[in-house]
Amino acid sequence: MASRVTAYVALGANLGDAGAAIRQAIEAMKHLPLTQVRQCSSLYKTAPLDTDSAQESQAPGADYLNAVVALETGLPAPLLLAQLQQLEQQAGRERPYRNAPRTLDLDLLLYGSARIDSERLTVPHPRMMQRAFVLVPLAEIAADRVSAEQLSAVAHQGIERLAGVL
Ligand code: A4P
Ligand code: MG
Repeated sequence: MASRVTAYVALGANLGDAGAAIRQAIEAMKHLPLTQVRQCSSLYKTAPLDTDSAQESQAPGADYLNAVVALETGLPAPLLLAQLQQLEQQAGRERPYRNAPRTLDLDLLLYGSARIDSERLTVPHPRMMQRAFVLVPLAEIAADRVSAEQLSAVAHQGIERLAGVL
C-alpha cells in the first residue's frame, strides 16, 4: 500500500460566491482518490494582498475568503496538485493576469516534511510565510507547523475569523 502523508492545502476565493466555492471544494476533496479530509480551519475574511500594481487598469478586487484544510493522502504530490488544479477548473477558474481575482485558488502548502522544487511544484509553498491568510488558518489546525515569530511577522495584515461558517 502507498504510504500516506499529511498535506495542507490553502483555499482562497474572491469572485462570485466565494463561501460556496470553498465549501464545494472541501466537499470535492473528500472524494479525491486515496484521500481523506482530516481537519478544516475556520473561514477567514482577508484583505487582498500582493495584487499586481503593474495592472493599474485592474481594481485590486474584493476581500477574499480563505481557509486551510489538512488532508491525509496516498497520492504523490504532483498527482495531488493535478487533482487540485482540476477542482480549480471545475470552479470556473480563469487566469487573465497574475494574482487576478479568482473563483477558487487551491495551493499545496505542505506535503508531509517534503521539500519539492520542480518546474511545476514548489513545497513548502514559497510565499506562505509572508501571508497571514495562510499562516493564521494553518496555525489553527497545525500549531506545530507555524511559530509565534512567523505569526507576529504578519500580524499587521487584515484578517477576520468568521466563526461557525465552515
Ligand atoms: N505551483 C508551484 N508550486 C505550487 C504549490 N505549492 N501549490 C505552480 C500550487 N501551485 C503551485 O499557480 C501558478 C502555478 O504555480 C501552477 O501552475 C503550479 O504549477 P496558479 O494558481 O495558476 O496562479 P496564482 O494563483 O496566480 O499563483 P499562486 O501562487 O496561487 O498565487 P499566490 O501567490 O498564492 O497569490 N490575498 C488574499 N487576501 N487571499 C488570497 O488567497 N491569493 C493570492 C494569490 C494573492 N492575494 C491574496 C490571495
Ligand atoms: Mg494557486
